[in-house]
Formats: sequence, C-alpha cells, structure tokens
Amino acid sequence: MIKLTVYPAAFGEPTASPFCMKAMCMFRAAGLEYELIETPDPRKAPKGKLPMLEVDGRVVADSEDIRSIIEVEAEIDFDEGLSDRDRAISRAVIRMVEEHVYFAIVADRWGEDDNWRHVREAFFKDIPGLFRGIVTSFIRKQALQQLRGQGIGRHSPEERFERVRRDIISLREILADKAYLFGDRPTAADYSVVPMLRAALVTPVEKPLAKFIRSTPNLMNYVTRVTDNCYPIAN
Ligand SMILES: N[C@@H](CCC(=O)N[C@@H](CS)C(=O)NCC(=O)O)C(=O)O
Repeated sequence: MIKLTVYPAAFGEPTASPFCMKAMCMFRAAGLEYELIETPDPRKAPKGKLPMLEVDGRVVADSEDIRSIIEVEAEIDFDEGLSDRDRAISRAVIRMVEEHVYFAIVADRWGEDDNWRHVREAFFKDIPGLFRGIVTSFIRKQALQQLRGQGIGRHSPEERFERVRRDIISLREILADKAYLFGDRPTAADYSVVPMLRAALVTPVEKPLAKFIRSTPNLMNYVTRVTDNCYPIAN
C-alpha cells in the first residue's frame, strides 16, 4: 500500500499545506488507493518537507516527484491531450505558483503578526504551553530567514502584493472563460494552482492577495469548480 504523509487539517482545509493538498488531489484524480498519514513534524521526511510518499520501500519527497510516481503507478498522464505548448505553459504556471505565490502566502502568514498568532495556534498547538513560545519563535525566525533567502522577504508587504498581483492576473488570463486552466477537464496545473489560491483565501487575516483573488470572478468560480470536482471526498 502506498503511504502519503501530509500535515494535518488547518484553517478549514483538509491539510495545512497546499503541496500536500496537491498530492491528495492527484491521488483522487488517478483513482489510486493510498494510506494517509498525518504529522505536524516534517523532520523525518528526506528533505525536511511534506508531502512525502512511501512506495515499495522507497521514500519519495516533493510533490513533483510524487506526481511522477502516481502517473507511473496509475499508468496515466495528467496532461494527456495537451499540446507541447500547453504542457510548457503548465510547467511554467506550476513553477510560478509553487516558487513565487507560495512564498508570498508564507510571508502573509508567518511574517505578519496578525496572522502569525493564528498560525502558531493552528500549527503548533501540540507543543506544551511552557515551551511553545520559545520553540515557535525559533521556528518563525528560521521561516523568516528562508523568506529573505528566497528573496520575497526583502520586499515590503505592498511590493510583495504588487508582484504577486501580476501572477494572479496571469492565471486569470490563462484561465479566461474555460472550466479548467487548459480546457474542459482538469490537468496537473489545476491540482497545483487551486490549493495555492485556497491557501491565500483561507489565511485567517485577509491580505490584499486574498482580496484580489476574491474580486476576480472567473478565478473564484474556478476555485469552487476544482474544489467540488477534484478535492478528496471527506469520509
Ligand atoms: N517543493 C516541495 C515543497 C513542499 C513544501 O514547501 N512543504 C512545506 C509546507 S507547505 C514544508 O513542509 N515546509 C517545512 C519547512 O520548510 O521546514 C513540494 O512540491 O513538495
């Protein structure tokens, strides 16, 4: 049995992580059986991040490699029927949301004090009260250092929003009036983009990024469509 390890639910989402959500959507789309394991602690994962997958004695880190495993195991191609050009755009879109939009969301959540209070409560509630303050301050500091290293942490909230606003406009234009990013059926990019848009939307204290997504009707309808049709069905 394939085992998928993800973060537990948070902020009304089945898992706290958009990458874990992407993996769960891909499993649903592939119709593959798997055992879901939840942990708040990613330290045992090969790259210290989740999701992580275990199959035939192998441990696979990273949702991109998990995608490849799912496609091989289920003998499917999530992007079947897409032209080479659309496959290339799909890859670029996935990179944009996972390597740019994602970090803007992390900055909104971990960098801003109003959201950080909620993040600390939601993600670290199992740490005993006595240590929680010290441990979570340390983890937050590390996260903020990573944001500086990545680059987005060097921008002000206003600059950050302006950069990510252009990404959302790109998504709006690629989607246009289609049901899914590349036509009338979901493909790999949808499993990556919608968990990321939802992560912005469910961030407890609403930031300009979420407001902008909310004010974009085709994207909001798309989020609802993908959630209804591609998210794992609750037990
Ligand atoms: N490229 C990875 C990114 C996964 C990722 O960033 N996961 C985050 C949660 S959303 C994580 O586990 N972070 C822990 C850490 O950075 O310490 C993927 O696609 O799976």
